[in-house]
Amino acid sequence: MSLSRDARTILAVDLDYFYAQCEEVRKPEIKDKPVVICVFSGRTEDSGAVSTSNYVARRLGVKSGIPIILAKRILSKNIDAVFLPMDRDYYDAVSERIMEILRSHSQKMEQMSVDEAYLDVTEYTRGDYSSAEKIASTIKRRILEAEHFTCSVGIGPNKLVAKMAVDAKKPDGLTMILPDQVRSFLDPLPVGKLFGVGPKTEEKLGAMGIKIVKDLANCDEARLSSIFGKNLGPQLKLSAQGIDDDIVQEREQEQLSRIVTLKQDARAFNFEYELAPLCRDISERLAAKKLLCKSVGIIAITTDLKTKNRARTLDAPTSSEAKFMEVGSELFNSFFDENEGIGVRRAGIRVSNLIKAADSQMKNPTLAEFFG
Ligand code: DGT
Ligand code: CA
Repeated sequence: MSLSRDARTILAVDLDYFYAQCEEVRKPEIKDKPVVICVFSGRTEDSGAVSTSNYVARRLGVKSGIPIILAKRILSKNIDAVFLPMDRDYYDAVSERIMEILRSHSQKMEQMSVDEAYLDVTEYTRGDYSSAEKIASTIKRRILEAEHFTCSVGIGPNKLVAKMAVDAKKPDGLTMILPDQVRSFLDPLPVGKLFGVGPKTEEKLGAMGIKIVKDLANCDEARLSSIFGKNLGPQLKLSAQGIDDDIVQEREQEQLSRIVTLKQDARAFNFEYELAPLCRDISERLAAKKLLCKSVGIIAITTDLKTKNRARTLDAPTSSEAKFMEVGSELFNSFFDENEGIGVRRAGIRVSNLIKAADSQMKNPTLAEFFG
């Protein structure tokens, strides 16, 4: 049976208050307190911005992007508030494990960011939305059991509607929009809530008297094109009608990295001891994804918190731990030689220029495969 495009079933999965929930999972005692994840700029003690916060802090007014100083002021009466620095490596590791769980539910997956992905489950549901709901519930349960993590899921006939659905109820939401509910779901929403409409477009639409999605869906296309151009104009109208043909497509991963905080700031360090686990981990992750890399690099975060990178292109693509150790050690040695007097606080390995490994390079064929 072939299915037309509008008979697709797409899931949008969004991990709730991602960085802050990662912290709650490893420190369960902070769960009911306001939790604020900070990007400290390092200039003065509290300079920098809030990356994200848990819902306890959000209800009190602490949102992504506000200055840390302002967040501290808002929470000055909440003596239990917890302010934590961002720990991207830990969040990346959590993200990767959860993305693997998602991947086991559909061959067609597109990871959008560290905490968002689309899954096309059409081949399992064949247009039956009750089975899509079951898949979504199973995904939510498995992520909760395996990682103690909540997420929100939106279900719809395309990526646009699934994305709008997931945003409709967070945290721990599950929102399903059937194909014949798309228009009634979108119509009353303020136009600024429509995926792809930023503040500037919203303002221009407002000036045209277009306030809600229904106004936009019914607006004359030529009028939209005259203001927004012949690409964006018609695109806006299609979005407002809930039409989106964009397919769910796995993006090629471009790089992979691991970083470690050294026991003490170093001018040189024991590569075997400090770098080997990173190289092993990267090698295993490449193998799991059937990838090879063409470049290996190092990341050095210096004592004064500057990030320095070096990279080298390899003669042949590899996923070899030994190769990563060899090139990583050489790059760090030359980094230390060229940067006299500079200490390193955190050290990392990054591989890039990733390519798909031919299966033959990843495993030895069995006799049956060989002769088959
Ligand atoms: P949600 O999905 O509304 O429950 O909350 P989040 O925190 O997951 O928000 P989302 O999905 O927009 O962003 C995912 C992560 O990206 C978030 O946990 C932290 C990071 N992030 C979001 N906005 C900012 C920002 O303005 N600055 C920085 N540094 N990081 C951000
Ligand atoms: Ca999120």
